[in-house]
Amino acid sequence: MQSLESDVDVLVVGAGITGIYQLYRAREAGFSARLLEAGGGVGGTWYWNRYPGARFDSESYTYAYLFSRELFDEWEWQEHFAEQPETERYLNHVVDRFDLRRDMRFDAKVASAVYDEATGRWTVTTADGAEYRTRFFIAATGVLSVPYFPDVPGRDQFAGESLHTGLWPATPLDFAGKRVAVIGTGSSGVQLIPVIAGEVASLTVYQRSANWCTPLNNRPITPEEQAQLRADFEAIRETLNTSVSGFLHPVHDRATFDDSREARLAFFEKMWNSPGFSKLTSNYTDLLLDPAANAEWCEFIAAKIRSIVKDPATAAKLIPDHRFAEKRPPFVNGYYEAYNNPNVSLVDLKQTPIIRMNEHGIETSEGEREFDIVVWATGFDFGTGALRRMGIRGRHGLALTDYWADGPKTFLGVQTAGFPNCFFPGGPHAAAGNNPRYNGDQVDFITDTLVYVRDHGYDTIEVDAAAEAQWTNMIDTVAALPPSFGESSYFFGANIPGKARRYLLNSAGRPKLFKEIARVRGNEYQAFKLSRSV
Ligand code: NA7
Repeated sequence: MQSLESDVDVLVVGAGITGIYQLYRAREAGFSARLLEAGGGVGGTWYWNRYPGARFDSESYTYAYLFSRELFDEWEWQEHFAEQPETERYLNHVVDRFDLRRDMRFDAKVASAVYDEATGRWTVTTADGAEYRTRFFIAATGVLSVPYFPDVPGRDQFAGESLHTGLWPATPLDFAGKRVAVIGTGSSGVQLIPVIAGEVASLTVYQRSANWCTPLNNRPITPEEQAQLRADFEAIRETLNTSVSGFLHPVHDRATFDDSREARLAFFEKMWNSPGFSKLTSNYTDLLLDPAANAEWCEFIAAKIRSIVKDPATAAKLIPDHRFAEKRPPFVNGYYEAYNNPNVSLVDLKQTPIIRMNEHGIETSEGEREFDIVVWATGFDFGTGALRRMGIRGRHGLALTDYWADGPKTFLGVQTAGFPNCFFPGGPHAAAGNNPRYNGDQVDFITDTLVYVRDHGYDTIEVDAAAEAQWTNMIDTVAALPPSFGESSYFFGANIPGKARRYLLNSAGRPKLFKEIARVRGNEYQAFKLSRSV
């Protein structure tokens, strides 16, 4: 076991993009700080999701850190949308460049975190029995960090290799000549499928819901673009720091039916060829507001699917029955084309559901297929999954799991009442869009808050229940309005049986987050209870 001081000012959990930044900021602000990470290395999402084809669908330089001009200048992203290995290398580079590794402990999964009212300290225990005491406990455990396996009868009986995209092994898997099943066609499944399709003996895709997949349109960053990125650093930072969704994409100024059908189709073609999320952020202004507008764009994509996929029956199964952005849209490279490969077949689980698994493979209502490898691309317990599994207990032994039984209650997505000195940047309720941008806003706010607490001689800070109720009600109210993701999406917890159906993002976005943070700063933290005696 690595030896670290066990009594610190700040204990961060999670060495993903948010936790790394939190450790950096806490140390920079003069706190003694440590970080515990369940994985064997740095990266969080980019450590665990190392399946073939895993990559950003936010532009690399908009996802990465912006706090250091030197860091921005010295790291040359190879592609507009970097693949997992490059991102993992980048995050390791950051950790080493800022000498953060000495305060990190890996293979340290937090089993419990308990607040002691007598001392105002948190006691954090890892699965291997190590114990830490900290004044501030900061869980940067991510929203997509607890993989979800559906409860399929016989799942454990399968004798072949069984893998989840979110728990991918570090040793590369040999797909050559194997009979492979992929269950799930969210962002992970549709990234993996085209990469392995040409390699395997057979690939069977088990699809419950089709998704509106559009091209990522990735490409290498040219030397000229590298130079331009550096020249534009301040402008890029300004745009990203003020953009609602945290992207560089310009917002369009026209609504769908402002244009003739011909002009519309030309615009949709331009969208189809545009990078990543710009299909959402730069599309017609009414795309998410007017069902008829949304249907026009969907019809355009459906025609693309029919034109790419040669077998009409397969093409029909690949056309979703929900509106665009009802669920989180994936961005792909060669996904629909993969179905033209004679060794790739699609099973529509709405027509022929999975009945059970056995040692050989998967049985649906249509019959059994045998496999060497089954890949679960079945998603995550989004937003609250990790926080609810860490044994967090606040005042009077209150378990976070119980307090959040009907869904999370937060203020600014950073704190919850009854859990003094506990923060969770990058958790539920912050904003929506390009995650690292608003998670970084939260880290900045939390760090400034800790400095305020320290410099004013306080011992504890705890959000007021009324402020928490107000923020949480705002989340719920705004979530009911367009253009939120729909209630069938994992953003409402819909993918996990028995999970409370509450909105887990913040549709009012970063503007609301910024406004509230400014208000808190302006009125000396009135939304919080600050205490000198513990
Ligand atoms: P997602 O987007 O949650 O996708 C999970 C997929 O697994 C989706 O197609 C689900 O179908 C499917 N699924 C879930 N449960 C089942 C069962 N029981 N049977 C069959 N299929 C099932 O997770 P991803 O990992 O792809 O992406 C997560 C995020 O990572 C993504 O949004 C990006 O931010 C990166 P469903 O749609 O629920 O019918």
